[in-house]
Amino acid sequence: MNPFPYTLAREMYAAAGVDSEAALAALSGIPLSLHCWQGDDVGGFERPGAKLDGGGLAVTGSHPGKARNHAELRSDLDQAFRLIPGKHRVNLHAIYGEFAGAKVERNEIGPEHFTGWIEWARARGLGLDFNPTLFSHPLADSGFTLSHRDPAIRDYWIAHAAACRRIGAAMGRSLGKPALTNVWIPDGSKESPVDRKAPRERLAQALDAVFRETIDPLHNLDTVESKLFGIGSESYVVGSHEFYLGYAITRQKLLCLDMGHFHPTESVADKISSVMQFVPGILLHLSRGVRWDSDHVVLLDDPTRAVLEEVVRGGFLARTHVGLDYFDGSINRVAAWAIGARNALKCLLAALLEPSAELRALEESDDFTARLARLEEGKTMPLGAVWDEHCARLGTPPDRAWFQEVRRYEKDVQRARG
Ligand code: RNT
Ligand code: ZN
Repeated sequence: MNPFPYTLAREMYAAAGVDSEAALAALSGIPLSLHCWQGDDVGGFERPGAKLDGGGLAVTGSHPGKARNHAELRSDLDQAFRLIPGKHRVNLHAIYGEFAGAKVERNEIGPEHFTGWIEWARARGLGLDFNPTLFSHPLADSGFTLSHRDPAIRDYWIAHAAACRRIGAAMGRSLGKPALTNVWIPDGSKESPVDRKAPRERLAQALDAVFRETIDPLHNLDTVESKLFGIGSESYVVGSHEFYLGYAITRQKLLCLDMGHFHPTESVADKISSVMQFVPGILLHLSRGVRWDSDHVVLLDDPTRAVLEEVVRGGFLARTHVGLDYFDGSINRVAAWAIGARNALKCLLAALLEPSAELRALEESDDFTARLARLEEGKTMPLGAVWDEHCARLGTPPDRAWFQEVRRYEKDVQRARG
């Protein structure tokens, strides 16, 4: 690649007091957790042809070539990682275990169902993260799981989530970096309940039971994820933001902030410096809400930029885990991963390329005029040239070149799936 654009960009950033080499070095050290479920529309492999069912989630679109089994999903992830610069992680759901055609109840899954994934990840130097699956199951059909009024149903899901923490720990122990095991439940109702309190009391108790077993944080870290509403849970969600904020603070769990799980006028970016005062860390589910849906491909847009700016500006990188969470079946699924991941990394790079010392000095001297002027000028600095250099150094195709790899893979591999 022609090094000239980067040489010029480096000089422009240097003139603005920014060390682009330091930014590139920092970016190389930040892993993204790529959500496996974009590859098959959240179907999972509990049985052949399994499909997302309920939980307030929906995937639309019928682009050809979705992964139908472990081999295809891993092949697609390998292809996506060829298009994403850096060393990253894969985020698995319980329904992606290898059950060898047997019916394994979710409360009986164990690390033995994930050894294939662990070996696959180890061979590639990838980390793994994990999630219990509390949807697409007859015992979740009522819309309630960990907060269900029937103790037998609660106990089933408690056993499932507790088993998932042990699986997360096995992943973390084998791969030498902790897995994050993230609990999200769909519980809620279409209409306003009379009793909003009892399900929340039951959820708090059920979570305490899930987390009762002590697990070394070097192997597994627990995170909890809130939501404002889902399809069929428009009026009440048991695990709301206030619920999990309180839970995470009192139990010192990590808090997952999914960008699609808040009111559209709320700023997720603004929450970070608040919650970081009180929780040990956060997991970001980078996503994009569009009207009723919360799961569109991540863009290089203002909300994503603002969230990652806050992480960088606040010095929170070491306590922040960056994951992606969206599902789009209307476009090539490998491209959906690559577009979202490349955008997330570009937003991080933009934040790392900020003239932070100068901006802070202006703010501290109350020079808000110059602060605004400098922030606006930053938007047209040559971010793309630095990004292309990052891709080139890490052996990944730069912008404009990566897409032909998607075309080739779709033609040679995905279209052949029938
Ligand atoms: C759902 C949550 C959750 C899921 C995954 C599949 O609203 O965002 O993170 O997307 O568990
Ligand atoms: Zn999420």
